[in-house]
Amino acid sequence: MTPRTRRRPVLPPVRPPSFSGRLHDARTATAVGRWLGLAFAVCFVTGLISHYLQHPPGWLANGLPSRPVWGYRLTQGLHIASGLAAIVLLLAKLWAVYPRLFLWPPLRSVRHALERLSVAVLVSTAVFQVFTGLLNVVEWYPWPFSFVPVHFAVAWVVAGSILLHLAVKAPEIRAHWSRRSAGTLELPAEDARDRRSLLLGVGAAVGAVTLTTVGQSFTPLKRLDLLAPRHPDHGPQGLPVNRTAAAAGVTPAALRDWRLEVLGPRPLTLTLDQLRALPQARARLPIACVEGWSVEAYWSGVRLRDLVARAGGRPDAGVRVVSLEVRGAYRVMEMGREYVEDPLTLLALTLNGEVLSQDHGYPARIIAPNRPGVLQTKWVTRLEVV
Ligand SMILES: Nc1nc2c(c(=O)[nH]1)N[C@H]1C(S)=C(S)[C@@H](COP(=O)(O)O)O[C@H]1N2
Ligand SMILES: [Mo]
Repeated sequence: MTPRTRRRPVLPPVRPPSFSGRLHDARTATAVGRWLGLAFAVCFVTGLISHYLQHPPGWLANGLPSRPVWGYRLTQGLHIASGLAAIVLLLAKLWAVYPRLFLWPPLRSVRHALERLSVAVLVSTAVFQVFTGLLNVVEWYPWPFSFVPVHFAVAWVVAGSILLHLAVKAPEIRAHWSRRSAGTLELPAEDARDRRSLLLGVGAAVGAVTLTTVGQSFTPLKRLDLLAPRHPDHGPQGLPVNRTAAAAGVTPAALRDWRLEVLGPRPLTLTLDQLRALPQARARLPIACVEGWSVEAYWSGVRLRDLVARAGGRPDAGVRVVSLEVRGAYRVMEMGREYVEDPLTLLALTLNGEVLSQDHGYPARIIAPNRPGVLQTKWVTRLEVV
C-alpha cells in the first residue's frame, strides 16, 4: 500500500432537495401549459388590438375600423379575462415544474445553460406581465416606469420566449400532448387519477376567477361580479367613472364660462345652448375601459361630422379633441377619419336620457363606436379639424 502523503479536503456531498410529489412531470406541465399557452395567445392578440387602437402607426391612423361598435368591448373583455385566467394557470404551471429549479448539476452543457436561460426569461417576463396587468386593473402603480409602453414591450418578449420554449420542448410536448400519447410513456398508472383531480382543481380555480370577474364587461353575469374593482352598474347615471372631474381638476368655476371652440377653415365658437339647438343624434354605445369594465349606455348629442362640416372641414378630415382637464394623459386625443365620418360618433350632451353629470364629462364628451375608453374624451372644450 502506498502511503498517501497529503489528503485533499473532502467537501460534504451536495444534496439537491428531493421532491416526493409525483405530479411534477412533463404530462402535467404539458396539460397545464396548453391552457396557459392559449390564455397567453388570446391575451397577446387582444393586447395588440388594444395597443394599435390607442396608438395607431401613421399609416393606420385613418383606417381603424369603427365597426362593430362592440369590437373593443369584446377584445378588451377577453384581454382582461384571459390575463386573469393566466395568473391561475401560470401558478399551476410553475408548481408543476419548480423542482427543476434544483436540478443537479445546474448546468450540464452550453445548450443546457441556454435552455435554462430562456426559461428564466420566460418565467420572469410572464410573471411580470400578469403582475403589472393585474395591478393596472386595480389602478395601483408601485413602480417608476409608465405602464403602457413597458407592458407592451414585455409582451413581445413573453411571446418570443413562449415560441422558443415550444420549439425546445416540442418532442416532450408531442409525447405528452394527449392522455393516449402519454399512456405509451409508462407513467405510473395511479398518477393519472391524481393528475385528473389536480387539473380539475386548476380548472375550477380558473372558472371561479373568471365567473367572479367577467361580469364587469359581460353584463349578463354582472350579478356574479364580486372580485372586479368596478361594477358595471355602480356610478353616477348608472355608469362607472374612471377619473372624476375633481381628480381631473375640472372645477365648477372652469365650467361656468364653458364654450366649444371648433377650429377649421371657418372656425366657430358655440355655447351649450347653441349646441343643444343643433340637430341631435342618439346612439346606444358601450364605454369599454382598458382596465376591463365595460357597459352600454344611451347617448345623445351632435354628430362630430356635422361640427366638422360647420367649421368648413373636409368630409375626410381627422380631428384633435382637447379637454378642459388641466393635465393628464387623456387631455388631448386624436381621432382618425373613420371615426369622424361615422354617424354614431357624437359630441354627447346626454347620458341615459339625462344631462351628463360632471364626472361623465359635462358639458360635452366624445362617444365613438369601437374605441378604447381612454379615447372617449370628457369635458371637451376644443375640436381642431386637421
Ligand atoms: N378628459 C378625460 N377624458 C377621459 C378620461 C380622462 O382621464 N380625462 N378618462 C377616460 C377613461 S380611462 C375612461 S374608461 C372613460 C370613462 O368614462 P366615464 O367616466 O364617463 O365612465 O373616460 C375617458 N375620458
Ligand atoms: Mo379607462
